[in-house]
Amino acid sequence: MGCDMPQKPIVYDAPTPQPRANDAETLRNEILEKLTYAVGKDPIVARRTDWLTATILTIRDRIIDQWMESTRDTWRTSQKRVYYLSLEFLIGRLMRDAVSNLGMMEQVREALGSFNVDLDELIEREPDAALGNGGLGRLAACFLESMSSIKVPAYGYGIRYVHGLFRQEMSDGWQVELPEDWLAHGNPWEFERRESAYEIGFGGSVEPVTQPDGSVRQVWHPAEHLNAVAFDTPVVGWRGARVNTLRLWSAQPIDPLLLDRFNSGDHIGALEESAKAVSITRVLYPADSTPAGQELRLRQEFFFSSASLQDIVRRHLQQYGDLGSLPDKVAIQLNDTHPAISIAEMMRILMDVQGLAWNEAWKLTKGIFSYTNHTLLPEALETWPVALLERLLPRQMQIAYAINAMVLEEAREKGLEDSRIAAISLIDENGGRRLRMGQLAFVGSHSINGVSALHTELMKQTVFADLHKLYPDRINNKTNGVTPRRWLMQCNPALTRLISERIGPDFRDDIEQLIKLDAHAEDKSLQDQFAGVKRGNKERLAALIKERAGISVSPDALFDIQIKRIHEYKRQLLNIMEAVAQYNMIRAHPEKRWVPRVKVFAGKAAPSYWNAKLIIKLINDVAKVINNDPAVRGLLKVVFLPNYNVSLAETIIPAADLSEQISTAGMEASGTGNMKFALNGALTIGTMDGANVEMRERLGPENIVIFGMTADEVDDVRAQNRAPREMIEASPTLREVIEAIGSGVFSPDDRARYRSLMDGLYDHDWFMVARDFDAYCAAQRKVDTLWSDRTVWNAMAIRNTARMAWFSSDRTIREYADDIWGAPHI
Ligand code: T68
Repeated sequence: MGCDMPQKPIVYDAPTPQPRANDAETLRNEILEKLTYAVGKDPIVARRTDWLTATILTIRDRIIDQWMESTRDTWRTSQKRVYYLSLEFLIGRLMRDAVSNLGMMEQVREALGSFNVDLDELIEREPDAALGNGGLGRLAACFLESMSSIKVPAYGYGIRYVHGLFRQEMSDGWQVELPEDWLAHGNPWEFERRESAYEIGFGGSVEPVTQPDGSVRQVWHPAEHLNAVAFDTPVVGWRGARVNTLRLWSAQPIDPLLLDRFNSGDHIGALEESAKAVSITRVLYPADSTPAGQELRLRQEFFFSSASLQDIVRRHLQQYGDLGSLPDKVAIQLNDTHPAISIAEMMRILMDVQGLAWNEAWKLTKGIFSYTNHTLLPEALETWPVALLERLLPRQMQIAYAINAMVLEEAREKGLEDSRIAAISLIDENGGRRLRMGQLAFVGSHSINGVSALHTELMKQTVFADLHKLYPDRINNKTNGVTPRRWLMQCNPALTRLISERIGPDFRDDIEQLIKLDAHAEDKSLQDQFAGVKRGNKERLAALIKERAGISVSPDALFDIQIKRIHEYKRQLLNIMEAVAQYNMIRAHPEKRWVPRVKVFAGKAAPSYWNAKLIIKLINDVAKVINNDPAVRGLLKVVFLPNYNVSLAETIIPAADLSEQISTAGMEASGTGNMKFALNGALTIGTMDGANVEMRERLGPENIVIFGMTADEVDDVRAQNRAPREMIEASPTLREVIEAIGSGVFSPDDRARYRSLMDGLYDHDWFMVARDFDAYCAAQRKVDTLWSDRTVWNAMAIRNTARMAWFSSDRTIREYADDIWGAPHI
């Protein structure tokens, strides 16, 4: 059906409303007006959520002028647009981000204050938009903010899940999942665009149809149809530089009610089609490292890919009228393989709908697409059964076959031997035929990037070794980054003020200037102030820990923090085992001067990931024993904070002394939490993995604590396939820890609970927990020593903040824009 195009040609100098003033008085009046006329509430009875809505609507008005201006500018100047396709956008709260980027914080505070409403309380009331699982989704959100801040004309495309990532509660130390409901009070940020709706099909058959000119086109007749309806959220950049659009698709039935069936008395059946359609965008899949594998997930992937591509082609044709210029005006970035079916769908649109020939369509497709890989874990690489694809997406599967044939032919021509050819095939023939989405994304893109230097090298050596040989220019690295607006200025205002006092405020516009702080690292007065800021943040976190976990902790202790998804390769197990070792030591040697520590954990486990859930339970079991043992005298506390999300991270990170980045080397593609902590002046204890490697280079090896096996060593050990028993026997500390946990010291109610978890360490120790244990303990004792001389520690902490500017997502996006997209930016 397509969308409702504007009736008249675009008028670039169209009328605009008067710009709004930003003083507190004006804001006050407008908030009151919104509360009254948009929310329909009398201030006397208005609740906090009503004030929140009224405030957001007031702020949104200020964003809209700039939004329209940004859009017009892109039309006027014919600039290239970037489309970031991602099944996840882990945005968190938007209000503080928007108010802060617009520089209106104090005025809004004053305006609300005049009604006796506290801005901070409203900020806390905004629900997190948790439309993502972890790093991949949060990266997409940081990228959106950076693209607006450095003026890249860009759209984010994704799904408007009704339920984001589940809420995590604890029941007797076990994770329990509850549905998340971020839209319960409506979403004042978004605009529903009923006119931007596209038809999406599934199933059916493909029929060759002879055209009037004698040519033959394939026509797909889907058996099922539904609509994709756009919801737009404006994304405002730093100082309102530019406002881009996050366009999220919602699935809606074409016929909301099958009247025939209703009239014949089948009241439930009348709603069947409607229920089936809306189920596609109802809930986010909660697995962060294994493909969901279900048909509904494939439907989600195709649904949002097809809607986005139809929208992109429609916009391009509307502006330029021809398809040949697509690669000059359009860049589409695939965030992992989740939107990889786009390659086949774009080919279908170009050939079957627009009538291009194969070669032309293929050239355009490769010119437009690029793909980011976020993991090398073999179990995480997406594949779909060919049989399922043939049933659900018959035309796209035909195209995938044709692409495959073409690529294999090319490989043969280039002299690749037969054994290697199987490795690059899009079809995996082992155990049921499956389409490998990574290979599809690779061959259909002109750029394939990893997310840290190490990860990119490993991509070349492992998953994409053969395709890399065939296309040696395609793989490139784009080390991840984080937005310093949210992850320094907004979450740590006290530190931002301190930096500003010392080096001036310009670093807020040019983050590279943070390096000026480096020269002051040895300055005693700055060190004291820096520690004072940290102390304030720790007091706030201590209060939160008391409130949410019921545990009292001292802000004088070293706050040692690991927050991220719970996964065996991230090795929360290694961390909690070290806590047990420390516990044993404190009891064995009460006379020694122990460094008081608080170990904080937070993170969600995929609901079907048993070992991850067991590790959460173990952390809680260990916490119960250690926190209540009088022999420990409060020298060690263990805390698991439930329901980790973006907002919680914003409170925890500024309060960290020590950041745990301890994944098995070679397994964490990059990490981005590591960057947020260091930027806020925490020291890192970490392995030579992901972006830790580059952090070490930029911070200097003396300002980070690195331990453990390298990726090559992990590889060698795995190849040898030797059980670690001997090594465990040789380490009395480790043996004692395994013995205690395995025998039920921390689980007296079920002594066998952790037996198999501990046995796994003896049997294979795939994640090198046992093998890295002694090195990790030694590194922790080094941390104790550093902490004992606070002058040394504080200088290191300051240097961490000073040297982290390179890890800004502005830098990352500039690299994408220059090397991959050919898109404008400042
Ligand atoms: C993460 N990946 C990487 N995946 O683990 C992390 N996967 O090292 C990296 O810093 C980050 O991406 C950004 O590049 C993920 O977060 C997922 O969340 C995911 C979700 C669904 C399916 C597979």
